[in-house]
Amino acid sequence: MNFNKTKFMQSASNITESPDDTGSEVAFVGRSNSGKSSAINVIVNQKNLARISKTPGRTQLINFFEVDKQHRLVDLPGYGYAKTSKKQQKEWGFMISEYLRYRQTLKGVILIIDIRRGLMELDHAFLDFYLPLNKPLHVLLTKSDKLKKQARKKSFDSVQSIIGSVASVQLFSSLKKSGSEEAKGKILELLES
Ligand SMILES: Nc1nc2c(ncn2[C@@H]2O[C@H](COP(=O)(O)OP(=O)(O)O)[C@@H](O)[C@H]2O)c(=O)[nH]1
Ligand SMILES: [Mg+2]
Repeated sequence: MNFNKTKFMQSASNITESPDDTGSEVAFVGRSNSGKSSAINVIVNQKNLARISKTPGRTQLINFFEVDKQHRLVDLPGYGYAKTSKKQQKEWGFMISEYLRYRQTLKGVILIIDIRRGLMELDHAFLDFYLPLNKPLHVLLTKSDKLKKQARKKSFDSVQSIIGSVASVQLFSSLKKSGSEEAKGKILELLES
C-alpha cells in the first residue's frame, strides 16, 4: 500500500452520505487544533491534502481519502473548538458517534493529542465512548518538537500510564516529520486487519 498516492474522495455530513461500507478504513480524531490535518499530510507525504486550517474547528464534515480502492483514511471533525455552539457540539457528537458505532469498515482510530496538553476532558469523553466498541486505538502525541527531551518523556509516560493498557502510544512531529514510519506501520497493520 502506498500512502503517497492517497487522494481526496468526498466529504459527508452523516453516515448515509458516506462511501459504500466496503473495504477498510482508519479514522483520525482529536481536539481541534491538535495537529490532526498536519499529521495526515505527513503520513500521505502531501503538503495540502487534509487542508490545514489556521482557523481551528472549521472542518465540520467527515472527509474520506482513498489510499486505493479498498483502503481509506478518514478525517473526522475535531472536537473542543471554543467558539462551537452547544447545538453544533451535539451535532458533532451525533455524527461522530454514528460513524464510530455503525461503520463496518472502521478498523481502528488514530487519536491525535497535543503533547503539551496531554489527555483533556473531551479526549476522555471520546475514550468513554470509543473504548467500549472494542476496536483498536493508536495515539499520536504530536507537536513533540515543542517540548524538550525531558518534558517530552514526562508527557509520554503520563499518557502511557493512563491509556497504555488499551492503546498504543507514540511520539510524533509534523514539523520534523518524525514518527511517520511508526505511524504508517500501525495504520497499515489496521487497514490490513
Ligand atoms: N510545531 C509544530 N506545530 C504543529 C505540528 N502539527 C501541527 N502544528 C500546527 O498546529 C496548528 C494546527 O494544526 P492542524 O493540523 O490544522 O490541526 P487540526 O485542527 O487538528 O487539524 C497549525 O498551525 C500547525 O502548523 C507539529 O508537529 N509541530
Ligand atoms: Mg484539521
